[in-house]
Amino acid sequence: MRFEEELRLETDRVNEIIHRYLPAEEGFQRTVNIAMNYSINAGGKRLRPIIMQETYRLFDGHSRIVEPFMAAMEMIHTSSLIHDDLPCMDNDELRRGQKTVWAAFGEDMAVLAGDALLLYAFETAAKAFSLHESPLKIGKAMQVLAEKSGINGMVGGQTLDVEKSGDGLSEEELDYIYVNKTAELLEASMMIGAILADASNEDVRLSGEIARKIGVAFQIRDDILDVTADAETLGKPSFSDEKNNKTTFVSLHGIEAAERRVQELTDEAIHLMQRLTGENRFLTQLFLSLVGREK
Ligand code: GRG
Repeated sequence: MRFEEELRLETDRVNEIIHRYLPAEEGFQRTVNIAMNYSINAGGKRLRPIIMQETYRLFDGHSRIVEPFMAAMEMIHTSSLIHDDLPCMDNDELRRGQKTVWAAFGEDMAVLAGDALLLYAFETAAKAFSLHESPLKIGKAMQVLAEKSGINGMVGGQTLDVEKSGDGLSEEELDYIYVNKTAELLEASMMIGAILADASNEDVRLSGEIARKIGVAFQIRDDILDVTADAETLGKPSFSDEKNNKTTFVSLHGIEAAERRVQELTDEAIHLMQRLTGENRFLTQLFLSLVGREK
């Protein structure tokens, strides 16, 4: 089967898993449930849960324990997109090809939907405890999920990004933002897949290192697309970085250097994959496909 076809099938399967864990749209508070589902059901590439599942398979995992974590990861990612689009952040009105949550439901409901998805993610991940596997590894996976989303991960990266908006950034600050704001969730995805499959500590560490490189490359590619692709293809506005006075790898070094860096980081990650105790051809192809992604 061609890679593109395999990816399409895998995305469909991941969507099925995510949908199984979404909240019912009922109760006095149902507006927030509807807003949560609106943002998740709009789609998206599902990259993080796919990477988690493929890493789990790479280490020979073969139970359903990874599924609540895949859904949880997509919920955390989506919650961050909802908050990132708010008027007090990027002030964007288009995401995943539809109106952003604040534009469709109001700012108050978007804050609540982001909060709710973030917490529902942990409620969802905790469902793994009912699957009769080691509670220790489930606890470890939840710890990684929390740490990499919070002040020492995504929220930390976003903090510096927001605070420094309009100012120049040093290379060190830019790297901190890319690693934390973007790469940490990819890192968590691979590490959780490895932990749940009982990989060795060294394999878990190496998985994190690989995903960090892929994550930074992913963010640089995102910067390139922001200035080269149109809003219809992206499903979100282009030139958003310029509008928000953001310093990016592209604004500092130009598009050609950015493309070279994406390729270098990907090559390094693919090279490191050979040191893992296990192989996954699809995952390698997925990483390679991200170098030239167009949305
Ligand atoms: C609510 C936990 C929480 C955090 C809020 C707003 C914020 C803190 C963080 C923003 C982080 C952010 C949006 C980083 C950018 C990462 C990025 C490149 C996102 C785009 O990911 P894709 O391309 O999107 O995978 P799809 O739509 O395909 O899922």
